[in-house]
Amino acid sequence: MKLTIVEYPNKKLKEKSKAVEKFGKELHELLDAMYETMLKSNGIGLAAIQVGHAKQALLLNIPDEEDKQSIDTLIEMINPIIIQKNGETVYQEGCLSVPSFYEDINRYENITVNYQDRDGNTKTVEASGLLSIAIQHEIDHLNGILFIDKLSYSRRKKFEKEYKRVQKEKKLSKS
Ligand code: QAP
Ligand code: CO
Repeated sequence: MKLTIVEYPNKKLKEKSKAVEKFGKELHELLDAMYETMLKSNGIGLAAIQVGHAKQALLLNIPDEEDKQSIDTLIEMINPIIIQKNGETVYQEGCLSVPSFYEDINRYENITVNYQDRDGNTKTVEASGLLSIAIQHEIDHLNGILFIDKLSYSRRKKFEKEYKRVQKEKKLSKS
């Protein structure tokens, strides 16, 4: 399966993803293809809607202490729900669907998440640090929310201006 990343301002990113009900070959192929796409794009997180599939599925691959990513630390979450949240933290986030733009975003510091794995087994994870932030960012995608939607009015206006300028430059460099 060949996947391409959907980029802002594509309206697809505003779609709400549907719960996964079938845990079979089709889901596994999507997850495998998403992993390849995330690796190639140097991402640490990816939601299915970012490759055009409105399904409640996401990947997380947080680098270790040596800043290395490995398939051993890959987490696949299907139908995730945050059941507990605590504290506050700020992190400069980015997104594969909003390339070359980073901004400080407020998130909960600690969360507990219920989800299913690729075979439909129920799991619970307590997360803090970058994993907690990444899960919240990716679950937002399932609800059609991007990190730039959390910016103040003035920062959002600054973003729109900056993003349009960068998109124009990209077009020019290709022609
Ligand atoms: C979401 O983001 C996230 O602009 C995952 O040029 C962000 O993988 C989770 C990326 C922050 C936790 C903290 C962005 C790659 C990757 C870019 C990503 C780019 C190349 C973003
Ligand atoms: Co994102």
